[in-house]
Amino acid sequence: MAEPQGDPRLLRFFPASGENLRRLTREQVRHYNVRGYVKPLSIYTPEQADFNRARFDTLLDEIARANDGRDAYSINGYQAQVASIWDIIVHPVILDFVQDILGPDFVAWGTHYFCKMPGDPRHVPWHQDASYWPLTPSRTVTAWLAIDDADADNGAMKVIPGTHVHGHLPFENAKPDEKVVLHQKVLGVERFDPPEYIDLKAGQISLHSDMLVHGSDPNLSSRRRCGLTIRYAACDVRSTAGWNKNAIICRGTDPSGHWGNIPRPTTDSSMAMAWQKKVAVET
Ligand SMILES: O=C(O)CCC(=O)C(=O)O
Repeated sequence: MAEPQGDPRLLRFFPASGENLRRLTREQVRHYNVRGYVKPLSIYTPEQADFNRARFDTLLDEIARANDGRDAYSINGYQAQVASIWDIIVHPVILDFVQDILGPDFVAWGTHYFCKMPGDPRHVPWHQDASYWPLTPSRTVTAWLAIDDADADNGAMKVIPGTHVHGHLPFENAKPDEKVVLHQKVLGVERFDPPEYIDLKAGQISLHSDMLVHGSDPNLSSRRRCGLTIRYAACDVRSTAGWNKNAIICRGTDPSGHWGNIPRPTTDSSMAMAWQKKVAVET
């Protein structure tokens, strides 16, 4: 069993202040502070959601054609290469919602499409995001943007409300033969409230704390379930392992200069990423 003790990171929940609210209601902030998440928040019209899906479909096609071992979960950290991901990150309505949680100064340091194809047998075990990340303190909030409609049938994300206030929880690692997407499994979740599904329509987001226990079931349906996770952190968060480089300063300032501020990419192709990797290996 992994032991959280002796961890140099400060891992605990930092509540939203509820001051100077731009878009969340007081009740939504209270819900976030007490339950650890808030949903659904509408961002894109159905037509705009179709556009987001078309962009993702193209990326996925390119990856499939590259035939280099990448799969539907591999589009991770492409914000410096793919303009349409960069554009989603800086959407002003998403940023307003995030500002209501994190305050006026924050960055986006990561993105990851979690795409469960129809019939995908892999589940995401119960985990706390902050447990994985070389970041301190734990002040990252994830916006989970539905690219496809997500519900219990096609493996929507599910959360255990209220678990974000219990600190870094003990976990074990999944066994090699288990069909999982991430490997950490928080232990003893039965003692908490029952899980809730984060059902969303395409174009809506949820926000969850990096300390909230969450996961998702296999997708046993015939419908794809894709979501883009965007990781936003307060500017006073520090990365201990270079995770600060690929960031975008979304609101306010970072006087310390800790965080990078990548420009909008000029291409929208995942091939650029594959090509850059190849060049890096060859030089
Ligand atoms: O999309 C999922 O199924 C899981 C997402 C997740 O674990 C995360 O956002 O950290």
